[in-house]
Amino acid sequence: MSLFPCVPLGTLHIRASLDQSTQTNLLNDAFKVSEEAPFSHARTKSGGVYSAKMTNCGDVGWWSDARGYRYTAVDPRSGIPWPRIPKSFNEALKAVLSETDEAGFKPDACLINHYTANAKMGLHQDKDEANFSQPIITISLGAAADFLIGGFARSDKPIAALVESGDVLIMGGESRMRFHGIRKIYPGTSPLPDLEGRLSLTFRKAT
Ligand SMILES: O=C(O)CCC(=O)C(=O)O
Repeated sequence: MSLFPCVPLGTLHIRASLDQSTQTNLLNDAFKVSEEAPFSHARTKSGGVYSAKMTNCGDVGWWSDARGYRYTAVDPRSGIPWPRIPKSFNEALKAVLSETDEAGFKPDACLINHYTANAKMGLHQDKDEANFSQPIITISLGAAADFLIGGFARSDKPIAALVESGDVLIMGGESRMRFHGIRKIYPGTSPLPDLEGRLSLTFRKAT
């Protein structure tokens, strides 16, 4: 018997949601996105560096640099519009969401994070979006990771949900504004031969 921590109300953790061939297609399309908009370490306004590398696709993308964090229609590093969200991303999302309360969700932004061995993401709230009634949906690919789900204050103790390749995590409704982050990844656990670490595809409706 496997025991998993209960995720809070409004959070849905769908395990093994995407089969291996879908995961491979998503990975290949994420790599195609990164040919147009390469992965790099975003910086905070105060000069800190995110340990995960990031890129985006969609009408807008989330970026952070000396000007602070924000959604932009163009990649601030190149001035070129972010690549479109690949068809495979939208199709996988549609299939997963069809049996959930979020079936009508249409993202306009997808942040792609690449975590290598020691990368993590501190607890944070997603609050740069225009409408908090829209969920945040994350597809995990590659190495397993501890996805932290906290409360509505940074100091609230989070629980850790182990997310694995092909899992989907939805933070909507009452969970939309929860603090969340990635405590660690588990190197060497990726079932995808072309991916050593972890990629997350985080879909949002930003505008
Ligand atoms: O990588 C993940 O699964 C979480 C990503 C995240 O929290 C974010 O990009 O805001």
